[in-house]
Amino acid sequence: MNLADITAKDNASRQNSHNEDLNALKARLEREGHDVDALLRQIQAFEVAVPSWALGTGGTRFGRFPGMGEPRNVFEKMDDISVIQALTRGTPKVSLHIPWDEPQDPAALRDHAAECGLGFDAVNSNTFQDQPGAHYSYKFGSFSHVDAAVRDQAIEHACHVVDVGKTLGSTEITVWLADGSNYPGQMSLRKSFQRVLSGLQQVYKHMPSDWRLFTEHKPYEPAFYATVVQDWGSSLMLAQALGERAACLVDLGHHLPNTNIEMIVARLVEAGKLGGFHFNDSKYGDDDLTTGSIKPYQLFLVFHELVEAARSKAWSSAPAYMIDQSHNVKDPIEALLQTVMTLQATYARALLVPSDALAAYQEENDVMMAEQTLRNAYETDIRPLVAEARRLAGGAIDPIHAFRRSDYREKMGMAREQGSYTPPASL
Ligand code: RM4
Ligand code: MN
Ligand code: MN
Repeated sequence: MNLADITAKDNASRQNSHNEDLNALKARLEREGHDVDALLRQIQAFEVAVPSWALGTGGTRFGRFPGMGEPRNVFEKMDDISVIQALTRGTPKVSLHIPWDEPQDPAALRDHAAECGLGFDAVNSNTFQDQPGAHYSYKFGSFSHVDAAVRDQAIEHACHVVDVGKTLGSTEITVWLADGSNYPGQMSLRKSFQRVLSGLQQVYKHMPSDWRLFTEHKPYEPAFYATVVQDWGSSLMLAQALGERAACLVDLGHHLPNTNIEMIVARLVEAGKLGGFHFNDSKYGDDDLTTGSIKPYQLFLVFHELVEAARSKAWSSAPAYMIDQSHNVKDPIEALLQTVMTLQATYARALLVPSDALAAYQEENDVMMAEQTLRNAYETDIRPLVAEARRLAGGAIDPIHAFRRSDYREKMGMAREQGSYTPPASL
């Protein structure tokens, strides 16, 4: 049986209980004044890109425990992503990491992805590792390196990533830099920033006119004293200096504990510089845990800012949504299904916030009712509506269950037993 038939069968087996839950929820939403069909359409329009590096089991520097049937190459990754898309109907695009998933023939990859019903979102450059055969080392930095020859090598790589992305049909590049210093005095804090800016200016010039460049900040790791693009302020300075087609990317895990990320989102929206997201979750640092697994309310508050920004037309182009997770102990496909379901549900909850009522409470300084307005939306069990949006789009009411029922892993375990997955060295 193919996946579509298994999905239909699984949906049929839960149709009665699904309808009961859905009808109860619909009645409640209608009573509260929501347009249920409009909500369904908005949920269906939500898209998030799957990163090519999340399909194999991740790991730490201590070890990696691979599971069965992992994709052995980037083509097989497309096959896995098409399963996630088929079940959730929310992931029609892929975010590629180069060189981790550099295709030998980009046009062939584009065609294979298209056959899987997939296109490409932002491409990611990697100047945080030395590549085999590379002339210069990034041990002491890439774009910020004191030696112009090293900087040129890094700039050339990023320009090459843009060229590969052009063939794939991408229109964005995300640049995350590991550059920084481990000890006070090691690096000039100001000159290193100037060098990064001037390198990015060259990449910016190289981009086609319909492309955008995202700068991604991160407070620490691998540099433990001072990272060059360490916070959203530095990222914003870069994006503003680069020009109109540069913007900031917010990775939820790239903040020190207790940082108010929704505030950062609001500020970047205000500056017209919110370019994209890397969704994940974290307890301590850049943990790359499953989205919503640790701080689901924070995720809701981030989506609330995004929905408010969209409603007030605060941006000319909506941010690009991407996942950036490492799946160390979960089946990567299941973790990604869980992530997409969480994102769809959290977005849907944020859509329930009545903006006008909230604004009125804010104007009246009615703290209790303003907060209650958010919490009422957050505490609504929206899952039946999100499941219905997926079902109507041809996806699964319960993607994880349908996936298990498909025996995809077992089948891939046999089909892919020759040869094995080579993980990126830093995952
Ligand atoms: C970095 C950052 C980048 C990601 C790499 C794998 O910490 O989050 O976005 O591409 O990890
Ligand atoms: Mn990231
Ligand atoms: Mn990260």
